[in-house]
Amino acid sequence: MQTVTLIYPKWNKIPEQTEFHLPPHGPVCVAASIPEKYEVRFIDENVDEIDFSASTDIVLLSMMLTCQLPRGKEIAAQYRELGVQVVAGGISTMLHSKEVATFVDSIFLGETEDGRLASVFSDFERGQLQGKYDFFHDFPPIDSIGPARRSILNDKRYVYRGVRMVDLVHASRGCRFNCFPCATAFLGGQQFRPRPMDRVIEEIESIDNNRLFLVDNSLAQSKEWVMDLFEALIPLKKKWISHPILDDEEVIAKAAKAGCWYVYQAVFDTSDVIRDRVKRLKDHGIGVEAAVLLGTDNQDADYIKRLIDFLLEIDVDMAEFSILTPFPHTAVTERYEKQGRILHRDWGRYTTAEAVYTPKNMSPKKLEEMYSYAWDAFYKDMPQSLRMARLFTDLVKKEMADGTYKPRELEKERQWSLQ
Ligand code: B12
Ligand code: SF4
Repeated sequence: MQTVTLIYPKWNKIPEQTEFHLPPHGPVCVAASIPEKYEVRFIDENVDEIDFSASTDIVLLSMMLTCQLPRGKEIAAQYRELGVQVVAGGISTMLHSKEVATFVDSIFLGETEDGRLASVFSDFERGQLQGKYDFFHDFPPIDSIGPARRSILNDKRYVYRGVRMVDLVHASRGCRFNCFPCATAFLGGQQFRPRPMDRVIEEIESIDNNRLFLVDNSLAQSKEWVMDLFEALIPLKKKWISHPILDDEEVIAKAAKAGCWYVYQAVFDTSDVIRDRVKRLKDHGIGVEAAVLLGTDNQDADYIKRLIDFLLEIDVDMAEFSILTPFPHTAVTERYEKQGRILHRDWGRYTTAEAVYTPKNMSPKKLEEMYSYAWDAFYKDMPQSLRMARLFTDLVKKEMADGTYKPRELEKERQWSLQ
């Protein structure tokens, strides 16, 4: 049997953030498209080391973030020196296609389903691997997207302080919006592509984990669709995290009934719109993790201070601060490029923990100071670990209330975390 080594390269984590690792989602979806006759060895380099001496017939590199590129390049060089061909794909391969093409044998642009990846393997088997497989915006039919192949994951690695991490799943692809710092419009052509509901529910039901992360770009794209999704989720009694949900009383109430545990909510200003949105979520027992972008053109140091006070005042459960980063193929990058504000393209430093451009109302150094200030000030009275523990306590209470809490499972997880 031939072996495929699928690798998710390591990147520099945000130092301020409590270190935890989520099971990568792109690779498990790719693995589902690899022909069954291959043995698949998966390495998430954030939690495991690559054994370059283990024999392999081909390497697939899956890169989601820009800051994974430098390590991806090193890995590719090492395998190619050993005479192994390397195919790269994933979001950052699409965002940096020209550059990635210079260091791998083949780049794959697009999604792998409906025979797209299988065609790469048949070329490989004939010794005729192409330099480029261009399926960009040639999306596979949405009903060809089956369940992800989570069996490739080493579950023991995705445990945080004795608690098993969430499993990731998506009910739709694409996003119809086009927010200025986001590359999703470029990647998905502003098309919202919901998967057939029965297949989504079937997949979610089959996941042996009561805690999930619905990684859909946004659950605010269609009221009718999210209402249907949440209705279908109710009987499964899963508990889940998600990106923002449509800010509508009926939708939020249904989300809570469907097991919504907490949401990432972008907080971009100190307006009543945000205050009311957070209150609505919390009133329904849904936790809020504020995703806060620092360094936009309307912000100066005082504004950032006010923003932190505001977050504490509206009592969000957690906050994740990021420095605005001009990733390729975003509206903000186009503007900053024209204005000559981009400082460098050292991709390993595009982690969102560094200012890689010149902000409008501060120096890059001042913005970095304010970024540290934001983390320190928000978590001063209650540290991240405690806030996280509080969110987990809420989760366990919800699970106990509907009988889905599994103390035995927890014991097993604790043992894993000690290994
Ligand atoms: C889910 C998600 C996350 C999850 C990650 C979960 C995980 N571990 O996988 C979370 C919420 C943790 C996350 C975090 C971040 N994210 Co994010 N995230 C996404 C999101 C919404 C979807 C990605 C996804 O899973 N899609 C579904 C899968 C199935 O699709 P896929 O990965 O594209 O895979 C398909 C193809 O690409 C292809 N493929 C993939 N790999 C390979 C490999 C080969 C060889 C082949 C042939 C094909 C192939 O096949 C797959 C199946 O068809 C994207 C936006 C988007 N629309 O893509 C942003 C996105 C990737 N995130 C982004 C960012 C910026 C971040 C953060 C830095 C934000 C922050 N400051 O906190 C953090 C970084 C993490 C950290 N803190 O260290 C940016 C990346 C920008 C960049 N150039 O780096 C994106 C593009 C959104 C944006 N703002 O533009 N993110
Ligand atoms: S930030 Fe979210 S809502 Fe906006 S375009 Fe990106 S994925 Fe869509």
